[in-house]
Amino acid sequence: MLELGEIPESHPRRASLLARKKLVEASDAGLLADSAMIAHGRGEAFDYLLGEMTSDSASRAIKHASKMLVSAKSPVISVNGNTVVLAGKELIRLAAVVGCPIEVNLYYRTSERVSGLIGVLEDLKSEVLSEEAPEGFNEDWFSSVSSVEILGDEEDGRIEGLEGPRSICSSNGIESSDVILVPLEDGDRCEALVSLGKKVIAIDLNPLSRTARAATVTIVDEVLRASKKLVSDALLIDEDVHDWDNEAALREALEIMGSAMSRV
Ligand code: PTJ
Repeated sequence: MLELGEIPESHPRRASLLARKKLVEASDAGLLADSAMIAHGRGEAFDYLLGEMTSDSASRAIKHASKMLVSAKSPVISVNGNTVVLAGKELIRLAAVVGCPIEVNLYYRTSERVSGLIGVLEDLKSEVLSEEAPEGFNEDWFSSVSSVEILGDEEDGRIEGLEGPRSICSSNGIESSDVILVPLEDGDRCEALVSLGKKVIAIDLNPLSRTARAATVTIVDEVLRASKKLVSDALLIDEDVHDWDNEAALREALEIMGSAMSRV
């Protein structure tokens, strides 16, 4: 496996190689689902077609989503294995800015993976504590980061409409939330959360997935890029949240991908 220092800064596939390296290491540590790499590979293929950059349409979705999060009563960020590994640190920063908990909630739930991923997030939280606050954040960064709760092992809540281990959640997290950010989500859970009246923000590189189509706002972008931009947008001066046409945003993403294919 390549060491970090062996990948030159200028390498055109540096970000992709680093992401893969992190996933392989996390998989070896038993933190990921068996199919995590398959999910990642599918995402990479879509990202290629997006030119590995945040489109204007995704930027608008991120702006809208960040306003939804900051104006929510009980926002929560739900994370799975891939998300913790790829964007855990950035999502802790987002949780500190928004003032919300992060909940480890897995598709392939095992208590070992839940506690392992909570441990990773706690370590990342300690790192974020000693880092600088994002530009424009005017409150006490240390206390905002300290108060980010990492939930997931309480198992005292349920997502109605789902069965078995996938229905398990935290009562202070997903169960009581009104707005929920769910990167790399599965379609069933997204649909169940929407039918419970929650506003669901999905981050999914596949604009055709059931999740992308069921979510209230879908950010068709790579999870780390989108998370960084969510942090900066959540700090912009409040504007009203206007109506959102998610179908139009998904069509725009597909058009970008379609035009990438027709250039070949
Ligand atoms: O950790 P667990 O047990 O919760 O399992 C997590 C995975 C991702 C394995 C599980 O939820 C799964 O199998 O997901 P799917 O059904 O493969 O869906 C994952 C979606 O995320 C796909 O539509 C991918 O295109 C998309 N995706 C993959 N990598 C990224 C991504 N979207 C944004 N950024 C990525 N890096």
